[in-house]
Amino acid sequence: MRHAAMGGGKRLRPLLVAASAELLGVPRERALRAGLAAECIHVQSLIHDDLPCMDDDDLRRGRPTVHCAYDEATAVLAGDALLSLAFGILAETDVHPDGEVRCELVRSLAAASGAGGMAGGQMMDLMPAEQADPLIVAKVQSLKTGALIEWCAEAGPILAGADGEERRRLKRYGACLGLAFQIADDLLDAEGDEAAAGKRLRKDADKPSFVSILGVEAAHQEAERLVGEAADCLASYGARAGLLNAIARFAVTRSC
Ligand code: GRG
Repeated sequence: MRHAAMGGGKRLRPLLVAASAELLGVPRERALRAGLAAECIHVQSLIHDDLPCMDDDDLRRGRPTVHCAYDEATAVLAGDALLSLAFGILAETDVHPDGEVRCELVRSLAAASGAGGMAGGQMMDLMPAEQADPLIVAKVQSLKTGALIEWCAEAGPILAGADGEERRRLKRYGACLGLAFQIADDLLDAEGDEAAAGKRLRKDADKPSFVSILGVEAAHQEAERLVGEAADCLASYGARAGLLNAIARFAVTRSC
């Protein structure tokens, strides 16, 4: 668990929780705990995604993947334990004194990570023959990658006990960011540098993605369009949304 969680990584998801929480005046300590839960889920998904039965990768965050450094059983169990840890963290009173808020964090993260979120998206991703068009690619990527990013953006309003409109705004921002982030990931796979990325690249050329369907140039344009749409969702916050807008920009300009 430490090998995967402590060895590098951009910590984008905890940063996103911290930024959406800060926008709504949530104490930083609570946001960091919710962000930690998101990172545990993310790391679990990376460990399992790298397994031979899935993407079969030997390098992650510049180091051997867990099943290569240890063995497959250890990798499966490390992922399982991180998943349990995430929900355990959210159930602790340090996250929020109100049990209803904690319960909503747990419920929504379960939805984002389960069959209607990451796990379902990954299942669809393993069946590429069924994803010939951009709408299906967008759906798969929104679930596999976007659902957790969306949850991170929504965690601020949940922690703040914000109203439905505010929650919808941040969730929509997260959905645009999540899709833009995955397009950038596919562009990185096509154009990036392995040493900087810390993982094997050019493995997904045959897989349906915005890059393989639309081409590199149109995929860049679509990622840019989504960053603009993400910013539009936050227009009413003015300059206070500066960090969230900077995160969206970073998502599509990153080199790792
Ligand atoms: C969570 C219940 C549950 C199941 C997970 C294996 C799986 C099911 C889903 C795979 C999801 C996955 C790995 C999507 C790819 C997302 C992605 C682009 C990851 C890279 O994220 P970065 O660049 O990585 O933020 P770092 O290393 O910087 O944290």
